[in-house]
Amino acid sequence: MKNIAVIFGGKSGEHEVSLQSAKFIMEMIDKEKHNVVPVGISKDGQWYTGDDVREGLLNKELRGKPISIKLFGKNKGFMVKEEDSWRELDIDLVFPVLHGTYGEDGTLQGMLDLLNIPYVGSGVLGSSVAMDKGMMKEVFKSQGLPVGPYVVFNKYLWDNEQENQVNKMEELGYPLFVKPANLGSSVGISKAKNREQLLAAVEEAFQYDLKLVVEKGLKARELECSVLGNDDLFVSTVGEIVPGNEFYDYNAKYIDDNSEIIIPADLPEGVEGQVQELAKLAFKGLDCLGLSRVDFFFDEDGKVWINEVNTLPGFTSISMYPKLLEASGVTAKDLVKMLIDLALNRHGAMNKLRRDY
Ligand code: G1L
Repeated sequence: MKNIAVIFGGKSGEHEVSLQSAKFIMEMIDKEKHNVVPVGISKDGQWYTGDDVREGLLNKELRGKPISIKLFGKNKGFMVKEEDSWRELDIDLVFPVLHGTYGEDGTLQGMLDLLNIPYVGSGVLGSSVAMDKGMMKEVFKSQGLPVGPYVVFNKYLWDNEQENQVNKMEELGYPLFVKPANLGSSVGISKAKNREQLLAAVEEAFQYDLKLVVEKGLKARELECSVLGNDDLFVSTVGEIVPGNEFYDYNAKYIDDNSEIIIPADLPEGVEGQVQELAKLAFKGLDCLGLSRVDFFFDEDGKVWINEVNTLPGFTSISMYPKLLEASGVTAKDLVKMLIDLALNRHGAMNKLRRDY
């Protein structure tokens, strides 16, 4: 019997998506074999545990018992407050179900490493590189993977040599997509069709991050592929997203479901295999572990481009990641079981390494 903490909620704009994904994951964990410990983080960053924590967060109320982390000393780990005193909360494995900053970007993963607690998904390195769209593209490029044309710059460069940056962007050719480098969701992203829109888009995106990525808008179909594994990778069939809005924005992605999912995507001979091979290379190239959803563009000339890797993709019953695997013969229950095994195996192998020299 393992105590499995599912950590959800958090400060991000995607608090609600996290609550939905956590619900699905908790339902899929085998209760005969494991004890589920829900850990909810409120929008103001407080941690709570208890059976009604999720419901509390849904209703914007704080329920349950406060949690604290003891990072050093003999009984380092999770602590829970009961009747005014703190006791250890025994956690054997964590499912991080948090979006973006402090959940998906390697920071929570680093804390769990310090605590020596196994967790599902990528470690510090894979999570942080995949969270930074600029760094992710640089890595793909250096590995010879097909990434579309882009420009990366920070606020300092913008403030000091704006003209130079505008020229570089315009060399890519309109339409351009302007994105904060670091936000997982599509918040702060806009499309620019001319210089006036470009300047506004850059100002908008700098509200959310000090580093931006500007991409040439490709006329292309959007394909996605699920990857599962640590070393031996299982890749799913390929799915397509047909966006409801002009571009796949925050609302289209998660809220109004105008966008349509097609599984398997109807593709010319050979393209699915190409996407699957690239999905594996991208996963390995970023040092991902456990799971990732890899997103692609398929352009009018029949070329496949890697768009990005999501180390913690949407995970509800209608989400692309579990649906693609299900279409490939892996049920959600099996998937959750496999993710637990992958996390424990990886943790075991890491703990056997020599740290003396
Ligand atoms: F179950 C996993 F694999 F651990 C897992 C955890 C979290 C899969 C997917 C997610 N997804 C999320 O946390 C998110 C949809 C809230 C966005 Cl990052």
